[in-house]
Amino acid sequence: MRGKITLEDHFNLPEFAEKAKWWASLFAVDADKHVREISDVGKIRLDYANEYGVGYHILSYTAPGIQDMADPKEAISLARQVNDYIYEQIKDKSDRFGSFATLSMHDPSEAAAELRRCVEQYGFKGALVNDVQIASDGKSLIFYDQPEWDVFWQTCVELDVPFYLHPKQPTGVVYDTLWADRKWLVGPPLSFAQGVSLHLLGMVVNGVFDRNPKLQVVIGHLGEHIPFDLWRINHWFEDVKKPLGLKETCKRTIREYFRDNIWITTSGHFSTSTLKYCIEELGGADRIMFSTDYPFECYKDACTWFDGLKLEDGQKEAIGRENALRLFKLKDVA
Ligand code: GRE
Ligand code: ZN
Repeated sequence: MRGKITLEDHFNLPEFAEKAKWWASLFAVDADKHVREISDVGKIRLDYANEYGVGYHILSYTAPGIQDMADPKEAISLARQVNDYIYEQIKDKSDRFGSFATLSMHDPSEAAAELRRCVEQYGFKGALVNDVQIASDGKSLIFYDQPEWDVFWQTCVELDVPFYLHPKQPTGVVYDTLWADRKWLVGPPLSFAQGVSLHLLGMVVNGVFDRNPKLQVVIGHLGEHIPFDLWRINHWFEDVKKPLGLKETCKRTIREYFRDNIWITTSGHFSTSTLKYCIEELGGADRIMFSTDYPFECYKDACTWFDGLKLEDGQKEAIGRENALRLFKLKDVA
């Protein structure tokens, strides 16, 4: 399929090649190739796109990125630098590239202000944040599911842009107590999905979507294990947790949040049976969107898998392109 749109495509600043190499040493078999690919937002990426039928990308800064920076001043300063950088790189190729804002999440109002700057001045399409922000004590974790984050969520709604909640690695005491003795499970095998699903379901039970009913949140990797558990989550919310008090903060059912507020992408999860399962479990293909997760995943694998799918009439166009056009209100994109 030509004209696919992909929403989880990461870049790094070329000056951070060393850091990218460290991260790649944990996750990439060929670290040098990974660094070359993640540092490029030009020829390498466009050659892949042209060969494998991707029209438009919404780019995002690499994980763990700003969310691993404990110093709030350094975090916001690098976030601004990243946003300025990527704007300069893509501004003359706006038919092929857009960007998510990179944000420091130390302070809800500051995060909201930088998002506003990026959307209003640069035309960015939303924000992508890597799960929890490490707080200024270097240990605590900031979740965005508490009421003080409502100013940020209200800004997303007011600007009418989605928020992509992307994984990062476990750190500090969480890493030490849970993962240190089973480090091969860190990342895509388990920890990434656990981190994002905890955070997103935290937003659900703490009423973020009830207080901000128009908020749109995207998660990758075919829903970070949540679609598989929808029946069980729904059963326990409705039949046990709500009678016990959850109804105070969480007004709707988990399926209603997935119908009205949550979108999933195929990033890094190129399984036909899982995609078909998600279409069935989510009641259709209306809120599922293609994505690659390049360069952590192979661009070609993502695209050739998708192109070879046999789905029901219209579903491939919806997932590959039309849903993203609708959610991000894209015009004049290849
Ligand atoms: C990512 O998408 O950011 C990512 C990593 C490390 C491994 C896999 C992956 O940062 O998808
Ligand atoms: Zn990713």
